[in-house]
Amino acid sequence: MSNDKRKPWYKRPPVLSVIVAASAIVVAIIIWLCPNSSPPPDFSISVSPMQGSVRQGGTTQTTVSVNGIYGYNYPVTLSSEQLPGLAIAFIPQSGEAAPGYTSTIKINAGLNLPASNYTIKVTGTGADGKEHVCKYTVTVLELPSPPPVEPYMVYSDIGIAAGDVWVWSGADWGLEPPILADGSYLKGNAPEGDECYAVTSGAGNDNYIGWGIFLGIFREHKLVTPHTMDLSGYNSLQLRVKTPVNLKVEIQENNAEGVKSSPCMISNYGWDSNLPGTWQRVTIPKSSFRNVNLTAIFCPFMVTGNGNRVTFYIDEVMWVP
Ligand SMILES: [Ca+2]
Repeated sequence: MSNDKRKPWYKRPPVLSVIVAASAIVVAIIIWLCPNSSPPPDFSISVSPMQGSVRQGGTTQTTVSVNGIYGYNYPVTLSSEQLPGLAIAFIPQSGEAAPGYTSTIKINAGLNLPASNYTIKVTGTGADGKEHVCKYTVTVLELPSPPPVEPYMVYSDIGIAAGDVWVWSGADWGLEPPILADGSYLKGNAPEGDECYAVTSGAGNDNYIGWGIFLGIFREHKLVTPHTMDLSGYNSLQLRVKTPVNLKVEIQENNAEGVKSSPCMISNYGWDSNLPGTWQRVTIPKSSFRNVNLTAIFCPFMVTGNGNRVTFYIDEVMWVP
């Protein structure tokens, strides 16, 4: 006779296993149905939008939301670490987590704050000491340079822009040199002051003459150090012309090897070919000077005319705001 026969029925191994397994399942179901009858009260904090941008000296804002969960009902106070050059204010600074509140964050960027991305850490602190953090990234953008208010005089009786005048002609290709190239010409009936710039090309139908003003330090007309001018804030180039032929106006970026702008023919900008002996005003919008970086202009004006012993006059060349 085996020992099993002497144990009560519920102590026999097969029956015992079934009882243990069934109990485990019942306990698991109870735990699954009631995971935690009393989770700890807490709160959540979030920012929306999470990023934005502002110009130096400007103000932007975002919104923080605070919400109590599991019955959390303490006041929550908002704060942020101090970043030099960024003034941060919360409106309101605190509120009740139940049912929750939103706060506006106003961010003022200092005028001297370097353009960059800055991360603002916003901390919510409950009256019971609980803390949660969210982050806002603000991109600080450089202020555009202030628009110019005065014209930039390139050529007038007062003088020429700081640099040098270069002249080119068909003589560079063996044709007759210019008959005249005078930047202080007195007999042209100048519309501004007494002087104008007068040129006469040499002989030959293929001949031409042009001149331009180039910025920088020169020694005997040789460029030593190029300078550049930011013309992006100006509106247009204005000049006076008296000419029997159409003229090509260009500008050039960077330095003597810099790219030249697309050529602008004065017939497209106010010059009337039927009035070759009359001073006329030409206005070329800056947008017509394509292919060059207007913030770094080495030559703010150059002009070229083609023809056999052609004379033309230029006066009062300026970039106007
Ligand atoms: Ca003049």
